[in-house]
Amino acid sequence: MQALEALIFDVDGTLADTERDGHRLAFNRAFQEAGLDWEWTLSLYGELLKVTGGKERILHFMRQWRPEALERPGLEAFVRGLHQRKTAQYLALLGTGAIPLRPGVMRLLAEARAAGLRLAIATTTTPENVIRLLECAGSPTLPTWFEVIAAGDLVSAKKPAPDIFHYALSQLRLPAEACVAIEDSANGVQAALGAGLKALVVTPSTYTRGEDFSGAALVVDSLEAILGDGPDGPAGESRDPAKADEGRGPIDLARLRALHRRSYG
Ligand code: XBP
Ligand code: MG
Repeated sequence: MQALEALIFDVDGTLADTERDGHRLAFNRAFQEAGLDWEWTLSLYGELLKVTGGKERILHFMRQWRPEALERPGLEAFVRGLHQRKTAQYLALLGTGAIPLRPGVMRLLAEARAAGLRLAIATTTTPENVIRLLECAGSPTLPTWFEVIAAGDLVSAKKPAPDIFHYALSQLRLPAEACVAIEDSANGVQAALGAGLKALVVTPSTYTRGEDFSGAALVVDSLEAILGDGPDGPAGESRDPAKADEGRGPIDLARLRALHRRSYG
C-alpha cells in the first residue's frame, strides 16, 4: 500500500473561518470604496458562496441582481479592479489579527511537519490571501512550512472542478493515494474526490454546515473533534459504524494514518 506522504489543506473555512467576517466584509468595503450601493448581507453571501472565486462571485452577483451593470464598457477590467480592491481590504483585515486559525489546525500542522509529512494548499482564493492568513493567524514563518501553495487563477476551472487538486498533486509529484485532504465545503469535497483524493476529512464551517459531504471519509465538527454530550454521542461526528476504527477525539496523525489506510487499503 502507498504510504501517507502529504496533507493537502483547503484554506477558507478549513484553516480559518474566513468567509463571514473576512471575505464578505472585504467585498462590501470594496463596493463602498468604488461608490457602488451593493451590499452582501449574511444570507445573500451564503447564496453567493455556491460560486467559488471572488471575481467569479462578483460576476455571478451582477448576472443575478444587477444585470444592468453588465452593460458597462470594460466589464472584465471593472471586475478585476473591484476584486483587487477587495483583496487589499481583505489583506488589511487579516493584518488586524481579526481572523484566527480554526481549533486544532496549528497542532496538526506542527505534528505533521515534525513527522516529516509534506504540506500543501489547494484553494480557490488569491495566493497573497493565503500567505497573509498563515502569517497573521499562524506565525511569520508558517507559509514556509507549505511546499506547494496551489491557489486562485493558477487553474482556469475553480472548485468544484478538480483542477487545483490535480495541480497540487503534480507539484508534489505524488499520486492521490499518498495524500490526505482536508476540506470544509461540498464544492471542495467534489473537487478533491474528482482528483481521486478518497482520504478526505471534512470540518464544516459557518456557511457549509449541512451541505452534502457524500464520499468524504470522515466528517467532524473541527480538527479537535470534541466529544459532544448528546444522546447520539459525539456532536457532528460521523456515526457510520464502518468508521469506528477512526476513534474519537482530536484529529491527530495516528487518526489520519488510520483513515488513509482505510481509504486505500
Ligand atoms: C473559498 C473561495 C474564495 C473566497 C474569496 O475558497 O471560494 O473565492 O471566498 O477569495 P477555498 P478570492 O475554500 O477553496 O479556499 O476573492 O480571493 O477569490
Ligand atoms: Mg473552503
